[in-house]
Amino acid sequence: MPEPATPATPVTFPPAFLWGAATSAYQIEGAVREGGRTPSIWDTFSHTPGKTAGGEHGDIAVDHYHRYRDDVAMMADLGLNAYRFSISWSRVQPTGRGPAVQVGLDFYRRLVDELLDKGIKPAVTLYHWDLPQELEDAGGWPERDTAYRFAEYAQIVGEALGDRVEQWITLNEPWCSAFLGYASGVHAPGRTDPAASLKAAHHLNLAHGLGTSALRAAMPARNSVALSLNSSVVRPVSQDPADLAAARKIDDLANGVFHGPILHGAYPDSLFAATELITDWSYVEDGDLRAINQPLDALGLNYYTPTLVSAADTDLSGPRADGHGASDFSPWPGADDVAFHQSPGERTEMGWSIDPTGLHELIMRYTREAPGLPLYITENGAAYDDKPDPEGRVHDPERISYLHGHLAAVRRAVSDGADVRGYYLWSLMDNFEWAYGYEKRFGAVYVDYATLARTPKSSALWYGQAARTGTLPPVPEV
Ligand code: IFM
Repeated sequence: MPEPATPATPVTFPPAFLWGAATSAYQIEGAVREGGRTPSIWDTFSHTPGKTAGGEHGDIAVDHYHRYRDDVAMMADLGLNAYRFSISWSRVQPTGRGPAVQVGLDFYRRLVDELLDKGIKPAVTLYHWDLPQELEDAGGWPERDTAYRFAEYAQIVGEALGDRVEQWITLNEPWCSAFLGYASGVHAPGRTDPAASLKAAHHLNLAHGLGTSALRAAMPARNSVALSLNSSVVRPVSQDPADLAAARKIDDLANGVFHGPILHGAYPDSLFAATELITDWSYVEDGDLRAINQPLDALGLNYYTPTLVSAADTDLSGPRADGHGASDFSPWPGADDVAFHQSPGERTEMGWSIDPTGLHELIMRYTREAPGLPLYITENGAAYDDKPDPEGRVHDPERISYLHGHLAAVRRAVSDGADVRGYYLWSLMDNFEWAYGYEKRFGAVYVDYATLARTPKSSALWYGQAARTGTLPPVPEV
């Protein structure tokens, strides 16, 4: 059931709630050859013919590297009180190892100063998919050493910014790094090796654990360390035992593979069983699970749409897709016996069904699974085919309705006992949407890609009013 679009009573949030927007380095910064930055896997991948829509890349992106002051001023004008951004590893440590480049760190120091000056709370993500290419050349995430390199990088950034940034996120959506990057190959580095993808998942977990310890050693104890998972809300098409088993398998491959070791110190046995023909997990060394299972200060949840599955031989008509882009290779190792289906209801421009109940379900799941751990919605939003009207204004009532529905679901979860402390809209502004290039616009702020001019869409103004008042404004007619 969708959340009601215009509830009779106003939807009001606790006074300390964070109203933020999120971005990531490669999607917005541009300036890929400035300040000693070297290529990341996304530079290489996007410049490889056939990998992104129209061969688009992040060379300029939306030029945030040069326009960050204006972008921060824009956030302040809108009324946001939080901003989540990621650090480009190859801007800070161009070869992925060794000493830091001060010019790279200085960019982020200036950005943080600017945010603090405007009363906007920064949240730093250390890794949002852009591994330095040199580390990929040395084996990438399937290689154990990459986790140690990440810990070194975490220490460098923690020492540089830990005095002024309180909120830290080690990894963003490690599922995408491991399985879209190394199994289906629709993301950088574009490898299609199921065994390597599971190894990558383990080393990402290890990187999170080692990185968490390194951050804690480098920063004041008051700072909060978390990670952001794109945990899937997996739903079976029926209560048939075969469909329920399919849903459990995808839950292991989407969620258990990360939250198992991170929150509970163990991989699910059923994950080992599902993947036994692909890998023997012998790269999980003694002590790894202890290193991964670090106490966290918070958990970030990224949510867009639920995942509908059945046993592969369930007889259903309608399109089959898991919403993760076209590839001949599956991002779900060991799950050839599972079929993915289009969830019912309206969809965004990504083809993702709109279902705020999934967000409520996700929040309540982690409220039960990690009792006492504060939660943040570190990404939520929608792509639409936004266009300026003749006066140059951009009306996006569908996005307002999407945001209203999902924020109301967050509020309902808070009423149901969940400790959700903030929400970061994805995304602050239109940007490079990975393999889709610039085709999909997720921004609350419209970017004219010819001039790079920014225009807040009506959703940005709506969201800003929510941020300033703590209450969701009414939803205009679509
Ligand atoms: O743009 C991405 C972001 O980088 C990670 N989470 C999902 C978003 C929309 O696809």
